[in-house]
Amino acid sequence: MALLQNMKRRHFLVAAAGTAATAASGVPAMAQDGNELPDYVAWKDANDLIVHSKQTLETRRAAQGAALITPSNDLYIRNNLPAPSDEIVADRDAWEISFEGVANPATMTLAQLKTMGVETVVSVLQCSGNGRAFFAHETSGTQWSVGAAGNVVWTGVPLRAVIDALGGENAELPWLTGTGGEEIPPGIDPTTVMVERSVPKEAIDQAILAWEMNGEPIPLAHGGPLRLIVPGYFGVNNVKYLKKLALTAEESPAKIQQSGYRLRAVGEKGNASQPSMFEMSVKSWITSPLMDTASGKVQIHGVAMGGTSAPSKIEVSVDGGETWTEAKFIGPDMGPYAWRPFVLIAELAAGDHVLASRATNAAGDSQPADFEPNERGYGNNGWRAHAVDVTVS
Ligand SMILES: Nc1nc2c(c(=O)[nH]1)N[C@H]1C(S)=C(S)[C@@H](COP(=O)(O)O)O[C@H]1N2
Ligand SMILES: [Mo]
Repeated sequence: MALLQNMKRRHFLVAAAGTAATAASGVPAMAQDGNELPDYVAWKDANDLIVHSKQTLETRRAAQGAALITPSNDLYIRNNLPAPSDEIVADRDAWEISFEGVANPATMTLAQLKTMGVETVVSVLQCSGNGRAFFAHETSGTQWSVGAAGNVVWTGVPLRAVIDALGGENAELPWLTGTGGEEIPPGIDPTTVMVERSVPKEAIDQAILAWEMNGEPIPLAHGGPLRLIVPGYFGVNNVKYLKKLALTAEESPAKIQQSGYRLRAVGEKGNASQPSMFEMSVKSWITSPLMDTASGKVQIHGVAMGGTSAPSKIEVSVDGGETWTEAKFIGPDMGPYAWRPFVLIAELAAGDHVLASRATNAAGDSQPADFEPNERGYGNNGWRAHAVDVTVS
């Protein structure tokens, strides 16, 4: 805990770029846009969040700072359905999850899972639509800029250990399908709303069934008591309140799998033949400075992620991408799925500057200048779109 508190404090120092409003006790926490935090996340730091709706909250870019780990109080929220009642976290260890498509199907409690192995992985949680706001075409969905992402410490049992204990997976079944624990409103065809996602079963080897986030039991809003974490995969595949996990012959029939989260050309409808939002790609963005700054030596910092392999190089441009200088990662390497803060100390002359960053990962992939526009605005990792205009005086 002390470590995380220090991180939070450090993060605050880095992010303290001006605003002073804090969530005073007793007063409903209010974000800078004037929206109140919804009750179920009233414990979050309103000052660091943009409230798009009750179900969609984004971390402010300045608040991301150069934080190694995103404090839980600042982490974005994206719910497709209202979160389940907090009764499900009253007795966490009693939470039940069923396993199918293995040699010996079984239902287990969280208490049992906790005896089967423990591992910690740091991985970026990022919504597929993060960066959507930067596309020029009109996109439906939350207009996220960079804050539908955070770097999170997850602790739980490696899925491989659980599957092996159940006699191994059925080799004929290519999909790993996880089902969320939300209640489906009566009278609705469940496939239209349920959160059930399938990923290629190869993901078993990196997946974790997590009960802790940033060193504490996973808050209900983030999927407690138990969440499927597939490191390196987009947020939607990280199913919250996980109640069932199955090896399946087909992808889930849920709309969220069949036509949702499919990458397609602008104007096209979603269908199951299009690429699904599985693995994330290399990406970075600057978090400071974001607006005006004084001339002279300036710390330019931000965060860089590699997607499915570690970020290995980060370059910064102060002239809109004409020239690039290699910047430095700061802090420890937290593995292939984590992001790393970076810094470049640059001499900035008075005038207008376009600050950009471009990351490369260990697999050798670099961010493109522009990411192809697509109907729902998914997957944007173009460095140009993520650049910031800064006036130096
Ligand atoms: N059960 C369940 N799991 C879910 C969702 C949901 O609505 N229900 N939303 C998904 C999406 S689209 C994202 S981006 C992440 C958001 O996680 P967070 O709210 O903890 O930030 O959870 C994913 N897992
Ligand atoms: Mo998402």
